[in-house]
Amino acid sequence: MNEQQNQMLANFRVEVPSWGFSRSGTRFHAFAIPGEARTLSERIADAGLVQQLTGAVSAVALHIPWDETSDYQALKEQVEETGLQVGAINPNLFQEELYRFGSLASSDPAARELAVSHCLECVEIMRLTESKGLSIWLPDGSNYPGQMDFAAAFGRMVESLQAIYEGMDDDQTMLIEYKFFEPAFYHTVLSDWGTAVLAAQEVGPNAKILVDLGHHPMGTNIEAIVALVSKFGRLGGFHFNARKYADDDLTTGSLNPYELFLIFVELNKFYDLSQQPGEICLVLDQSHNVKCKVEATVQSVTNLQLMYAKSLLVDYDKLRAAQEAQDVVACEEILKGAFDTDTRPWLQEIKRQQGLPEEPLQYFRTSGLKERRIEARR
Ligand SMILES: [Mn+2]
Repeated sequence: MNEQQNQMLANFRVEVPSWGFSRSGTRFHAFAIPGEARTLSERIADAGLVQQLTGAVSAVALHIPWDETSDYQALKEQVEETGLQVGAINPNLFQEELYRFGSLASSDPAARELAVSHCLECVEIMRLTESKGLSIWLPDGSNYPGQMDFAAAFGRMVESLQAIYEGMDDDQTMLIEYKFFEPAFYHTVLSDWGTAVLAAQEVGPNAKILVDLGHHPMGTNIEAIVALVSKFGRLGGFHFNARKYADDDLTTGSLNPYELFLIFVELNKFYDLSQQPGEICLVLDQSHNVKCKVEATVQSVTNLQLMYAKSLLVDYDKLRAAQEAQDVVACEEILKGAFDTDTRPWLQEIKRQQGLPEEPLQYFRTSGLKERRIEARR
């Protein structure tokens, strides 16, 4: 690898979610994991710990009201003390009685008003914390044929998004996250990337779409979506996780690292991902129900670094030439060659230079950090 690739890997950063550090994230029992964060302060501290261990965290994404506090200035300072910034702010549009039949797309004006005003409150929190991304996911949809007028529901959602966008500043981005099913099962108002792009186009230039890896039907070619949406300037960010069946929120890179690599290959054609925070917001969205949450987050960050490193090794000129020559085998071999390269020694060398633990997971387990955390939070 050359010096430029080295710099790019060394500068690569991702956002970690506060909700990944405390007990949450399953409709079944949420198990008590020793050492898990119990308060907002502990969630911030854990994000800082992952940064201390990996050096590859840029920010901590927050969820309102789960991370609600009376003093956002103090929260911002606490986040900055850990060497991080406040990342995307995620409004909650699924935990109010009024949302039984939807939030931003509800046919009930009171539900829509509540949802819009909550999002505007989140925009105010963004100003106080200097967060630049409002990350919106809505549960709206219907369970039975005839329950909802598809086009009318989409129109109501767009109107609500426009009202929120009106209240945002020019340097703030609205991130629109789609999901093809759940909690509604017959139809979802914001079901796929095309729907999300349509909505973003209706809302404004700073409305972009957010791709959550767990929010697609089986077999969907996510890297192709990434390329197309990037081409039209509407890609805003990612929620990284892994899935086997649906929205499983597993450790990213645990099940299909090749997919992650192929996504980075497409992203590299459009953006310099080593500039974080940058044009594309890279965020983990995971809930670890059986693993130690800090360890699972370290694994996720490391998997992203290793796959990003592999994507930097692709010879893009050679790939284009092989594509032009219709040499299918050569095209595939160029990608496979990069993917099969062991990027762990390279990453370790960078960590050595940065004064970071070469094996962050091992370091967390053997340095006493893990035991002390468990002890302090008993
Ligand atoms: Mn998500």
